Amino acid sequence: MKNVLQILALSCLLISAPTWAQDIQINIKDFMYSSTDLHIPVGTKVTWVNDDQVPHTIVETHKVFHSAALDTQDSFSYTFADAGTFEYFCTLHPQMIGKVVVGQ
Ligand SMILES: [Cu+2]
Repeated sequence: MKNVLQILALSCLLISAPTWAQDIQINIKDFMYSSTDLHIPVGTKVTWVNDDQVPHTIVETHKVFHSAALDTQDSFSYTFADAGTFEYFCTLHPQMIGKVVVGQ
């Protein structure tokens, strides 16, 4: 019974956790970002993971953030501390584009 109460208490904590604390992962597969129009609250950390067999990059149009070339299974993270619209692309394959919209 004590265990059940502990699990219940833990569940409540998880449910009440603020949504802004949620990290987001974007996978890169078949020359595409798995999310190309992401809407997130300020403070969200986004991590891109390269699932392709070729290198990719994540470069914001205005150089707000930019990754090195990511090899297979390499990742790059950026925490969006400011509101705004951030468009990014892969410098190796400029047809690969994505957008992150950060709210208040
Ligand atoms: Cu690429």
